[in-house]
Amino acid sequence: MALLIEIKVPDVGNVAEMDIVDVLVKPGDQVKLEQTLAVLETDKASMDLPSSAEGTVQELFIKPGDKVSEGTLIATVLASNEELSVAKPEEPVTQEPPVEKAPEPVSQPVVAAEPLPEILSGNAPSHAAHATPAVRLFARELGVDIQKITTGTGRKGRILKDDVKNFIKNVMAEGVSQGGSGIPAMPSIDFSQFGEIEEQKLSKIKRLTGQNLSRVWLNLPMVTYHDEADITEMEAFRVALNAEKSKEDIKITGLLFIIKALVAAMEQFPQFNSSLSADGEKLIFKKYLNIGIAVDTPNGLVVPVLRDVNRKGINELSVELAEKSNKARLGKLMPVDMQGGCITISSLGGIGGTAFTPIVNAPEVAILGVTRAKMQPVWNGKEFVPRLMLPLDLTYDHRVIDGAEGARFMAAVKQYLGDIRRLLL
Ligand code: CAO
Repeated sequence: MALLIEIKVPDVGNVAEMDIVDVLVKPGDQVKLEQTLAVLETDKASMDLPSSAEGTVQELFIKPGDKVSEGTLIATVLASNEELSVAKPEEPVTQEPPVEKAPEPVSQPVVAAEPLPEILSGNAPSHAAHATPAVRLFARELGVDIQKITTGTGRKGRILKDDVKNFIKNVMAEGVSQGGSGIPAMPSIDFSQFGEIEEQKLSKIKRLTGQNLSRVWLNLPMVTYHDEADITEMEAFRVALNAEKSKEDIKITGLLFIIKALVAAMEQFPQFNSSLSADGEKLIFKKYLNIGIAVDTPNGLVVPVLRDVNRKGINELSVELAEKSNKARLGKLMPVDMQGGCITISSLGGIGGTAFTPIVNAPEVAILGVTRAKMQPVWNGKEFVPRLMLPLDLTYDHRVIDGAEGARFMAAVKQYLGDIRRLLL
């Protein structure tokens, strides 16, 4: 015999009002157990409203745009007793028609049944998940879309708490084996609903850089250490050098001294000139000293590499840096120009800034960030004196570099910059 089931808005927890954003069925439709009847929206989440019975939709009481709250009648579904008992064996509120008083039912008995909301994540569910309210709540609390759990180990395929836990374990394991974190994808948002927009395709460089940065961000435990180097004397020397040059000559910028100081510190601390093997078992030390320089171009960030920097002087390096950064801006760098770097420098000093946290250009183990040098009052033990201070930010892969090593390395870089005569030693 058939039963008429009322589908009502359940208690979704302290939400006074919800909007009906979509109604997916109409009267006369055959619906399956857990099939989504409508989509509700609160100010925090969207939820599917699944059917708690299999049968035919008799009547619909809502339309898109309606405001509903707990207990609002959504629809009535005509279902058979048999289907009901399969569908909701745990459902406590079931009224059987009085058999002896109604041999020929003239009106259908009404069974009140509350469907459960389902948080949407990603694509529409491909199957109807079968789980108790407690398990659904458990899954929701952990951010699991229960529709994505395809195997329930409970009676008649019902999803149990253990199935939710196993699902999470599998997703995590998959994430790790893929080198990712298994984090859910970002939602796709239609921004045109908030105002006028315009779409622009990312350049290939930006897309690839983005992928690489995300991979590094997710794989490397990174720490950034900030310090300042006193470059007062270095700057005076740089200005004097440039004064000797003709207008056509390439100017010496502070970056060239930073490159030399960095290389000298890498020779002193070889772990900064290493890479971790992909399996994380070995440290590979490099006997060459190549420095990558992050260059800002209209198409995105590229990192040309200056080779064997320890064997080159400031003048030679200034020509090479000018050549490579020009090539970079014209999009003419070859892949070989960007390979083989040992550490990268990201200098924003020409633009400004006081500090930032650059991301390591893995498989390198560190990156040096530079922002704008500023004249500051520095206490020399007797008085405050004006000194040109250069902010430096060293981000390192903490699997390879300890905090103390990072600090010592930076102290060495500072020392070289503070007294560039030491670069000759
Ligand atoms: N403090 C104060 N002034 C600085 C400075 C600093 N730290 N660094 C550079 N300057 C000055 C230079 O002396 C130069 O001054 P003048 O115009 O008076 O000669 C001016 O700023 C411009 O310098 P520059 O940027 O052209 O030259 P550079 O050698 O310092 O840098 C390059 C070269 C290629 C690194 C730079 O042009 C560039 O592209 N920087 C952006 C890098 C970037 O986008 N990094 C972000 C990576 S995100 O992780």
